[in-house]
Amino acid sequence: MEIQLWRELLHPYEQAVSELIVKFNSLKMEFSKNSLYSPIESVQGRVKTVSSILEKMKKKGIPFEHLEDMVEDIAGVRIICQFVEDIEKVSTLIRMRSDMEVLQQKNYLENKKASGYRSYHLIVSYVVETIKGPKRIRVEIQIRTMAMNFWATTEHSLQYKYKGSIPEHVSGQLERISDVIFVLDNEMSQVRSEIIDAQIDSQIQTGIVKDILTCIENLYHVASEREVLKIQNEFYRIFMTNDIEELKRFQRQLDIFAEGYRAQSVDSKPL
Ligand code: 0O2
Repeated sequence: MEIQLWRELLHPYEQAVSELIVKFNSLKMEFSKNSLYSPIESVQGRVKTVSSILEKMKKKGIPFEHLEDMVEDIAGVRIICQFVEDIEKVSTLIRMRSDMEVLQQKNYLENKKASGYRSYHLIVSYVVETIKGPKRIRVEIQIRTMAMNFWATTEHSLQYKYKGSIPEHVSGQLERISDVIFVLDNEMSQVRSEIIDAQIDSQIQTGIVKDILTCIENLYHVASEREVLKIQNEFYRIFMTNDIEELKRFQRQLDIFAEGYRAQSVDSKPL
């Protein structure tokens, strides 16, 4: 196939990956804006390289005319989670969406691969709008924990180094590390709620501080300098106490005070 044709073929896949990264990051942001724990830690994406597509076609005996329906991971999005439990939550979020349809799932969490690979894959059908009209394509979404991702990334590099045939002693080691990672993920699950509480508290505190600072900044334009300096010093004092309830009270009082000057923080919301 001519290079130009590869470019044309891959363009909708590039578009899909870009769009989906934005969409999943936007979900993450929505959780955060509502002071909720996000099951999505981070999102990555890539379009398979031409050489990797050709290799897969050769390995699986796929003819060119079936390239798009048989190579399911030309477009790949990876969603990284903190905890194993989050994987199911992300999968549910995806299944609820109206802009993609789940065609297939591959559960390598319950049935890890012989290599030790663990991850949860969904093949979805997704429509991209092109200059020739809508085009329905397949995207592979890999959902895994940070620990699983660490393993997979390292193993992938070794596959590359050993050109697909990792020596037995190294593959044995990788299998053992995969078991350690399984234990690590389970142990992390046991402290999940404590970690989530801490993260939400820190998220709330960051939001409050941001609102307070915006409000003080606005007040500088309308209130007397002496008054604003007093408020600022009071804020520093409360901040240093690490008392989030006190900080919330201060924010409410500041809002009432700023209301008189119409100088509230634009982002401020009742907590
Ligand atoms: P790349 O470079 O990421 O694009 P198979 O028939 O088992 O060979 P299939 O049918 O393509 O694989 O589907 P599968 O098993 O869901 O694999 C799709 C992708 O999952 C792979 O794409 C990898 O990204 C990842 N994956 C699957 N197995 C392993 C593994 O043992 N180790 C690592 N590190 N990743 C794996 P590609 O095309 O292999 O690679």
